[in-house]
Amino acid sequence: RELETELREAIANGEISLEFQPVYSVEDWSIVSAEALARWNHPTRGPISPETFIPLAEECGLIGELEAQVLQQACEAALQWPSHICVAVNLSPLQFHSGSLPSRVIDTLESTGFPPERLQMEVTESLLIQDVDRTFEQLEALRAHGIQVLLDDFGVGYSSLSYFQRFTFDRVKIDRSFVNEIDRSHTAKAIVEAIVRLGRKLQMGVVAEGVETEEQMHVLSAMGCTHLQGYFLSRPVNSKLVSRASLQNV
Ligand code: G
Ligand code: G
Ligand code: MN
Ligand code: NA
Repeated sequence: RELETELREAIANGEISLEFQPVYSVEDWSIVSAEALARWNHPTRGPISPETFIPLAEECGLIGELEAQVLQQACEAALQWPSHICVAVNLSPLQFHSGSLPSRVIDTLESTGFPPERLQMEVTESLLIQDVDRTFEQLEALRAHGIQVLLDDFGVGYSSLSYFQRFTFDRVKIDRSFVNEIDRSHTAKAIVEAIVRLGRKLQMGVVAEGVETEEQMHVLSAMGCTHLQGYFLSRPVNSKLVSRASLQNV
């Protein structure tokens, strides 16, 4: 059978689940948020990576429904966490095409009773290649409602510093390709330093993602990243473990 058909059914049957990857504050090593990551455990094929099924959902018009479920589940899960912990969801650029994203998100917040201030939406730069004005308008609407907006995978793809002139992101997440090289490459280090300085001047938090070693953790915190995320600190885990992990610092 075709994977597309199976994905359609999996979404209709509510078989997409979530894991959450914690993000730590460098200040006190507490968990400040956790990023929702979609999971599809296929009954016969086994786990299918989001790197396969997210693009497939985008191609066959299922991404709106899939991410609506992700948002709903993420809010419900995070309501069980200590109330200082935010939840982050990733947004496909295609979600901005219809123009109805902000109102759909706000409806979900109202129906679940989840506080907008505890929701973070991660957008990538690829979203800003087309129809920039309309996209920024929708990001403004989300932010005006109190939702935090994060720029994900920063520094790769179609990065343009001019985005910062157009819109105030709450946080910028440094792509893990730089983070991975931080203890070997002079260039990667210089790039991260520049992003940290920019973040400080523009009052944006700076998250380093993909931290895999203790050495990287030390270098990145000494450089002034405000938040760290990566396998060294925690892998993506189930919702209950976010609560449990938040009771103890690293
Ligand atoms: O889950 P994993 O760590 O393997 O993530 C692989 C990729 O899939 C990442 O780029 C992540 O951002 C993306 N991803 C996971 N869940 C979602 C989702 O709900 N929506 C979108 N657009 N991307 C997601
Ligand atoms: O694009 P996005 O940042 O949303 O990607 C999240 C993806 O990154 C998930 O697939 C997650 O499993 C993966 N990830 C998280 N931490 C690490 C890490 O320390 N190393 C690597 N290689 N991948 C990571
Ligand atoms: Mn992300
Ligand atoms: Na990312």
